[in-house]
Amino acid sequence: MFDILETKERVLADNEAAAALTRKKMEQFGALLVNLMGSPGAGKTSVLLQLIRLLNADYRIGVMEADVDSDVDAKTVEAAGARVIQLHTAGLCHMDADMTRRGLDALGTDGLDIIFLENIGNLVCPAEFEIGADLRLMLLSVPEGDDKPLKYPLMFSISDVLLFNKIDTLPVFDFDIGLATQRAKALNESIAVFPVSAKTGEGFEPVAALLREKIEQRRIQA
Ligand SMILES: Nc1nc2c(ncn2[C@@H]2O[C@H](COP(=O)(O)OP(=O)(O)OP(=O)(O)O)[C@@H](O)[C@H]2O)c(=O)[nH]1
Ligand SMILES: [Mg+2]
Repeated sequence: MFDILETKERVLADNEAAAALTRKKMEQFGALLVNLMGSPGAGKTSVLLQLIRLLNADYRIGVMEADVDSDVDAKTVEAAGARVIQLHTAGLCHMDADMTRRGLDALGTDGLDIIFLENIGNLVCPAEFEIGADLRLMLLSVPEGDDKPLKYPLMFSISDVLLFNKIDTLPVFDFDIGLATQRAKALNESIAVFPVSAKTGEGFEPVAALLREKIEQRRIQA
């Protein structure tokens, strides 16, 4: 007979331990960590630019740009006024808690109020790996279709906030916001849903207000 080692369970347990360290560190520093997830091209970088525009005057913002191998998004976000670090995953389809912890060390959390991790673009792997974030913010863009909660349920189950992005394109797609909301809420009753357009800026005020509230709460705790 031979032993069977459940390696995935071990990997996830190690990951959870690293995530717990990051949570503690964020509490100590009084900064908020947001895990931004979504498909390739859903608009993660564009959404970041809108949020930086609304929060930059009052808060110091850090961004960790995770990419398989490029620095296009990091350049764009740095130009918008955030402190940025580029993280290369060399082919990996997600960021894990240890990679995030090292990214935070390299970025330098001192003086920052809110730090976004733009995760690798897909709706599968990033959902499996907790990074120690205070808020999991996912995007579903209109051209992707309103059936995605049915196809990628874990991502919708673990997210705190769901942005339906690219609502300016609603006239040319058959995306049903009511149905998509219903499908997401069936998986996760407490998920907060906001329709937005990162192209026009529509819908971002309430999202920024939610982040302001969370940043202020974290400051009081620290
Ligand atoms: N019409 C429209 N286009 C958008 C919107 N948001 C983003 N885009 C466009 O969609 C494309 C992808 O946007 P990005 O912000 O680069 O998307 P991303 O999720 O960061 O992409 P990756 O980092 O490559 O995974 C760009 O051409 C954007 O201009 C939107 O609300 N409406
Ligand atoms: Mg991007």
